[in-house]
Amino acid sequence: MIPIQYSAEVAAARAAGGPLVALESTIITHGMPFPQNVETARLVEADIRAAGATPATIAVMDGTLHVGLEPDQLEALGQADKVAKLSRADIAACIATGGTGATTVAATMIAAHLADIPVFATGGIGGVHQGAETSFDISADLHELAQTPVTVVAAGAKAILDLPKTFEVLETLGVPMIAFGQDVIPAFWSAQSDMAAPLRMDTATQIAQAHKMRAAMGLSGGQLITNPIPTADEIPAATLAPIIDQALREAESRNISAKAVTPFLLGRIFELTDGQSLTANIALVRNNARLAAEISIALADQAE
Ligand code: PSU
Repeated sequence: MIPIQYSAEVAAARAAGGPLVALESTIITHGMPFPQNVETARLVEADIRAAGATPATIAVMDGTLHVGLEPDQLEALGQADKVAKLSRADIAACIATGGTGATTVAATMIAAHLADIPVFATGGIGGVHQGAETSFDISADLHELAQTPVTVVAAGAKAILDLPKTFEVLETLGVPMIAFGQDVIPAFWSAQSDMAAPLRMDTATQIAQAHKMRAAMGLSGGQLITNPIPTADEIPAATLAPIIDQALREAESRNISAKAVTPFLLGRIFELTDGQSLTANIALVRNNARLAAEISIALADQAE
């Protein structure tokens, strides 16, 4: 038996067959500083409700898999330190041993699928890190997208990664990469990149139809919807490039590795942009939450 606890609103939505959107918690514990992390998590949940769906923020707390957090639980998680960052490899061990951990994209997809939630919104997925040819640092998020049938809405992969290699791996794994409303893959803090998108869709209805067709055809895995940050909030790629380079050099000289790399880089880029990267990150997550709600509603409508 898996110890799963649904929040009151998620339990009600499940009982009514209403549209749900899963949200991850690593972005809260490892991706943003307090108090903006908790404020953002609340705003993102409110955006999903305003769009007509129910948010389900996912985390492991004291050995229970929470699908939907009550407001006090969200607040506590946002202030907790030494929270584990859980992926496919360690989520079961954390639950089994009574631990507490935040879920990455991979672990959130697993939990969302267990709870029958077909759509999940985040900021940016993990991917192939720069220098992966020697470090072998490739996020488990990519393999999860290849095997768990959840549609993930993100602003691409985080621009601290080797984006061309990340998208090569996704292509090899058979993960559809669908750009929303444009012909190129967005680059997290920037709406545009020079990478042509393999697929483009312009409506939530099309994305929902593609999700259902994969299931009907027995194709394993999910879809990655890359949703560009609103242009008013973006940081041009040229402005960010030297900053990302500096953060990467610092990570290397300090021997930061494995799960610590992404939080370190995000934290340094926040400092080096005087907080502008966080403002952009918040805007893109909210934008992704709104699209995920539309997709979830379209899926629920098509089920009727
Ligand atoms: N989106 C954000 N900020 C984040 C993340 C996503 O805007 O911090 C998290 C997700 O949980 C993702 C993780 O799974 O970063 C990737 O970590 P890694 O590169 O160590 O796999």
